Amino acid sequence: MVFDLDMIKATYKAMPGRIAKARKVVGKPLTLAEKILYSHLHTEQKLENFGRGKSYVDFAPDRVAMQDATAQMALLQFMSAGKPKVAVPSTVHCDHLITAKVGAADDLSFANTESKEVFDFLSSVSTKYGLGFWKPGAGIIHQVVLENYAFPGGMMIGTDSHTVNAGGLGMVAIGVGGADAVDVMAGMAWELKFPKLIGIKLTGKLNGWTSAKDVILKVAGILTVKGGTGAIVEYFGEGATSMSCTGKGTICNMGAEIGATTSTFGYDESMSRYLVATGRAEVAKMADKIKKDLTGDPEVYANPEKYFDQVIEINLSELEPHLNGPFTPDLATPISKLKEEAAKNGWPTKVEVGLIGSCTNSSYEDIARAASLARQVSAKGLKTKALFTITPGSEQVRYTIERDGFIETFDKIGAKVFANACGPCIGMWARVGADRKEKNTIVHSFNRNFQSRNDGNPNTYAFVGSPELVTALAIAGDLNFNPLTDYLTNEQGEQVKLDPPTGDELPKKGFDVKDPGFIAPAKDGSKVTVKVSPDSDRLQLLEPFAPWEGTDLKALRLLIKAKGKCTTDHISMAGKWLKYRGHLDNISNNLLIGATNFFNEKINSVKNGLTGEHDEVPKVQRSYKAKGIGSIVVGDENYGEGSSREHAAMEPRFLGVRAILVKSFARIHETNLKKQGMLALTFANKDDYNKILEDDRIDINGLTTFSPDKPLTLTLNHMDGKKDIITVNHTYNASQIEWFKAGSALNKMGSAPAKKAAPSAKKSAPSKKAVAKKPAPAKKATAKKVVKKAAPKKVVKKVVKKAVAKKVVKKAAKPAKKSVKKIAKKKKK
Ligand code: MIC
Ligand code: SF4
Repeated sequence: MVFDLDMIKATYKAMPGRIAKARKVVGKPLTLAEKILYSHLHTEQKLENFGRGKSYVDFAPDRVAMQDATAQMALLQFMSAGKPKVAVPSTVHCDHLITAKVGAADDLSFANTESKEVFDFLSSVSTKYGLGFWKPGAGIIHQVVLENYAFPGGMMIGTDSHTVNAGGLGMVAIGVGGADAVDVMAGMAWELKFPKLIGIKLTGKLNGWTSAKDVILKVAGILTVKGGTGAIVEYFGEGATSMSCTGKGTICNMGAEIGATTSTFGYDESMSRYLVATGRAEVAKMADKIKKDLTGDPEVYANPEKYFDQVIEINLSELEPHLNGPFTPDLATPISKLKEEAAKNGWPTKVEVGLIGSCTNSSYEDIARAASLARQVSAKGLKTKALFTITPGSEQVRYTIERDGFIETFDKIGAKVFANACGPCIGMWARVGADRKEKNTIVHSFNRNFQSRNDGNPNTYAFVGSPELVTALAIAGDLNFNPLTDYLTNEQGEQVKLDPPTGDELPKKGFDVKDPGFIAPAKDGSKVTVKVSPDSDRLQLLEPFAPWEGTDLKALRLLIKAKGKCTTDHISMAGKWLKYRGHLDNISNNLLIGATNFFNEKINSVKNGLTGEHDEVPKVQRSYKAKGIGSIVVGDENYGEGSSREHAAMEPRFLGVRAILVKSFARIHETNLKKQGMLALTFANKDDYNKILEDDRIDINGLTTFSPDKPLTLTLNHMDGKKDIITVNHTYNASQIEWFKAGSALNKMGSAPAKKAAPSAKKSAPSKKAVAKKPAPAKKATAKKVVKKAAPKKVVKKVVKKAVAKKVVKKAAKPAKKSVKKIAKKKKK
């Protein structure tokens, strides 16, 4: 079955004409990324030669995907937008809330009980508003999207940073915060700063132990965790076309780890093969017809330096397998140097656990190649030294690899198969003994290895590698083992060598699945009731944030000056906190508990300016909030790196932090802050970071004339009576300043100008008709009407005037009121 075929047809029909027009206006041959971006301009966006890294541009993505941990907040916001249905095809995937403990079946049934309320909420919202719903156990969002929804040349956004996985099938797929998803689902334009372009030319061919994962591990080493910020990475060359489509997906997926907006590959035969294998021959046929438009122009690939902002070349024939880590995904070590590096850095060399799978590395090919190594264990008289686990990316993959005997092979080496879900990758891993906080090493084929991420133990050294290398290291139980050159001693005391991994790209007998776990939305969802209990500790309806008070901000407290790496995992931890992703008040209790305080080098220990005592970050901030005192958070480079979770922006906003001032931001987090009405500021002079003292009272000046490209100033009022005045930059454009003023983008949505409404908003998509019509030019009148109807204009005006947040809530939520049934129960004590 092909989902949303009419939408794909309409996109393909319009693409060649749009690309030709864009080529004329831009006046040069186009990269693939440009072709997709220019053919997805919002109907009200004027076509011009956009400044890469400069122009803010309005786009009309084809679809939206959300996973359970972020969908809760996104859909809570969508509900308050007052729309009857989503305007573009959208899906929800339940994958983050399943703890890996015993094994797939038990873990799944436990999650279905533990998180029943959340799954019920998500499924009823999906049914009501027309979203496709993928049940717990159906698979991990990005794998399910690749198998069912991604299509070459398409554009999508998703509330997860690894949405970029769909670049493996030639899409421009971008990770965003929930508020961005709300814009698109509400039928409005989606704004993005036109990205810069990085070209990566792949020559040669993957062989032996090297796999697609090693390409991105190598790229991460070259570009570092911030090298891709604000850029789309486009891969091309013979090395690209010779690798599998799912391999391309792996490369794009982990592209999130270099901060790239997204990564993509031109349409080729590997993609066509994958489309056919996953039941979408029709899409492949359509793509074949316009294949020139689904890849970069030949002039671009012949002379990449002329067309990309940066070009990197990697020869796959010479590429070594890599292992990246610990604690950061860009610390890349080729396998031949691993022993030396481990000794030099004191990394524990005993490998305790090898974990394969996840959204990025659980394709049929990955599993087949890893299984070819597992098979050698008994054939060569070996015994697997480390524990070994597999998390398949989807039920379709799991069912097929079971049918083809791979699960049985892994069983024989004592492997545990976890549910088709994120599990250990996101800290949903009840790892025995993790609470002892012992120094130990694990190796996995996931994306991220930030401190504490997998098992909550800050002393776990996690390394990222290909599934093949992870399997080999787990068999050897030793980080010093280089499977390319080293021998292992088997049970009989003989020296044996592992043969390089082999495996089919796609299943010979085709994919199969019994119950993929999909639930289609109701034809008419208007009668569906969405329940949110006021007593729930998992879900909480949102109240709009108060608008800006109209003055400069004076005497803010410093909540924390964070030192070094401060990812979204440090700002809003996952693991056990995932369960509060739909409850802003409760999840705010994890605010910045992973960040290191510059002044005492401790985690979760900051000075409370009111008492002089040190306490946990959320507690200190709550005491400021109770007194109505605003505060500021100061951070280092690439602040907010990692996840798309907007909780990392909503929590400080909710608790009364007014500004985040850092040396530099990760893209998604900066946008999330803006959307939630926060001030996201950067030091004009990075050394000014050193001027911020623990007891400073800080003023933010210039807000009454807040305008694009005009820096603000901060007065640092030090304890000793001295002052420092420093300049801070921002990247707000005019409409983003309006979000700040209104208190959030969602507040502003109510008073958004009619031009922002996409034509598709007028239909209750994803009805076929509405979707197919999307690319047609907007009929202004209709668009206007829609917005008028949906936008609680009066309400927002009132808010700004009176600044009474409570009142706003009531009114703003009105359109959804009927459907949101509050279950009144006695308040728990
Ligand atoms: C991740 O890999 O860190 C996550 C969990 O998938 C996040 C999303 C989240 O925090 O919910 C992401 O990558 O965006
Ligand atoms: Fe899930 Fe990990 Fe993939 Fe994020 S990176 S979507 S947590 S499997």
